[in-house]
Amino acid sequence: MSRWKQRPEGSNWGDFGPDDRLGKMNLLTSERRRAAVAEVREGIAFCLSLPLDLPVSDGQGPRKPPRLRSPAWYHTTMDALGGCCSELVCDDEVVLSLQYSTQWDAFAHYGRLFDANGDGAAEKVYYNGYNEGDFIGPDEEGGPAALTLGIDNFAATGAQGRGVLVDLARYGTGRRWVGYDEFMRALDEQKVEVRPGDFLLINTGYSEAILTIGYDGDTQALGLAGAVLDGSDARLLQWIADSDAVALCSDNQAVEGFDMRSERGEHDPRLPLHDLCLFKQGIHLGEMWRLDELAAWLSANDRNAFLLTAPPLRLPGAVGSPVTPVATV
Ligand code: UVW
Repeated sequence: MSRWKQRPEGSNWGDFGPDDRLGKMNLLTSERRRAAVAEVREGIAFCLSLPLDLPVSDGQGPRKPPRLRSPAWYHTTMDALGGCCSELVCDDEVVLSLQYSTQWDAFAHYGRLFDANGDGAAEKVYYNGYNEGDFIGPDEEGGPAALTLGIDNFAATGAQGRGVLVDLARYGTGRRWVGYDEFMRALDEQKVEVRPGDFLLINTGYSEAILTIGYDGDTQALGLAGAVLDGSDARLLQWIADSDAVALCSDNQAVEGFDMRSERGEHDPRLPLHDLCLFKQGIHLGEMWRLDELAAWLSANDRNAFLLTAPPLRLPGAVGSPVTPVATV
């Protein structure tokens, strides 16, 4: 029996199968991955991760920087483990907010109250109609866990394909909202061709600001840095859906701006691009990627495409993951 009777307007639920958990990643065929590998011409690799203890910012709410500890061995001789008494070993573990720094959002990261079963009452639903029954709550045994839409699905694909980068920072690195017109102009001027199955990377200057501010600087300045996409622009959302990109990855906090304008209706999402990508279309979102070095190299070499390899942690049930993406040009 189908999990839903009605799907949200503008969604593709069911198009990749009733039990699909991968969304647009279904479009990343082996032929497209071979085309991605063909973008490697110089053999230069760029690490697109920030140090995972950045940014230092007040705006992160309950998300906390990683804390390492070692309950086990640290500079310990291995004789106790059956090794010899001159061998040393260190182990550690980490308490890590998975969404603190450079990260992927899983489809389980964002859902809506929506009447998917057609009974006249809205219920908690996620991509492809998965619902509350697909989660174990934080206070339940074995929880929290996203049983069906966790990030482990994406990890199992290898998360590798053709990446293309559009550089909005070329037009200014201050905070501004970018809608369809400016986005299209940038793609056009920079000759960025977004193909089905591509990972679309968006450089805004935000990761450069994070690194400049560093650990001791003025964190208020982050709120004024970097462009954000305007998720209230219906033409931009339609273009994203039609592009058949598998993921949107930005150096800023949320790819889009948090839309707090008062004219938005009570049930209008404040994160409409999250709504389109994670809830309706199955497009992964990457956030706070470090893109300044790659953007500079691509610009200097008159290129905008590369091989992207960016698997999240294969951590069952997690709703997001830190990631160390690698772009190879
Ligand atoms: C929210 O802020 C809700 O999500 P994200 O980290 O994806 O921007």
